[in-house]
Amino acid sequence: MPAVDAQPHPFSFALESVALLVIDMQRDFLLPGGFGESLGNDVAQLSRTIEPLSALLAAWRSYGLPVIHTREGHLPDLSDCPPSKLARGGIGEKGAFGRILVRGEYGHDIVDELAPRDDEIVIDKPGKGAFYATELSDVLEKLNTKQLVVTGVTTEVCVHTTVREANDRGFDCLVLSDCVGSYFPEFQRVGLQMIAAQGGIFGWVADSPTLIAALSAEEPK
Ligand code: C5J
Repeated sequence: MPAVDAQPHPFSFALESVALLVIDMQRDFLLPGGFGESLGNDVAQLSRTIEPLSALLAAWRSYGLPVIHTREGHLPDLSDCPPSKLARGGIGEKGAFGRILVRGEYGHDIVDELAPRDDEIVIDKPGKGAFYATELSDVLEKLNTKQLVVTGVTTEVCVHTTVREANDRGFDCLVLSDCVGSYFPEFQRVGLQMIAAQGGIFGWVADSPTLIAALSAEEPK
């Protein structure tokens, strides 16, 4: 059983019961000209995660372990978007990469570097958390998943919400500091601290080279 040097203490997982969650690595959040940048955000704070995440995906896939990607977005008629979210503006409006956070639009899809493979699961979610109004619980049950390695954007919004949801559902979550990103460096720092604080109240934090090294010591399943 691999053990990863992590905060607040080592994270052990079994190859038979672990899955990688890649949250919302969508063009509209990450690319210059997209929705995120149009709100005045520095997208470089997110795009720095692409390289380590690509390396992690390559290692993870070489072990044949499950990968689950998520995308935040809504149906074209926006019927799954709460009025309060719509009222804040942006969603469904015309952006540089198509209608903002609408399924099927160019900006809603995942960046080319991290494109899901045909055999990988993609969960479309209307909320910040990946469990809310999605099939994720069923997918994880079928896979016999007990532990999640969590990556993606943004650290304090969709990553945090999902880790909290997962924690309440009994999953152990390892969050990879170099593979999650926030537009706000302060939120990145504190968001990670909040996960591992109080003996790991929401989960564990490590970085991807440490996880890859722990994985490399194992035989593929
Ligand atoms: C946000 C997300 N920040 N994926 N979405 O609206 O974190």
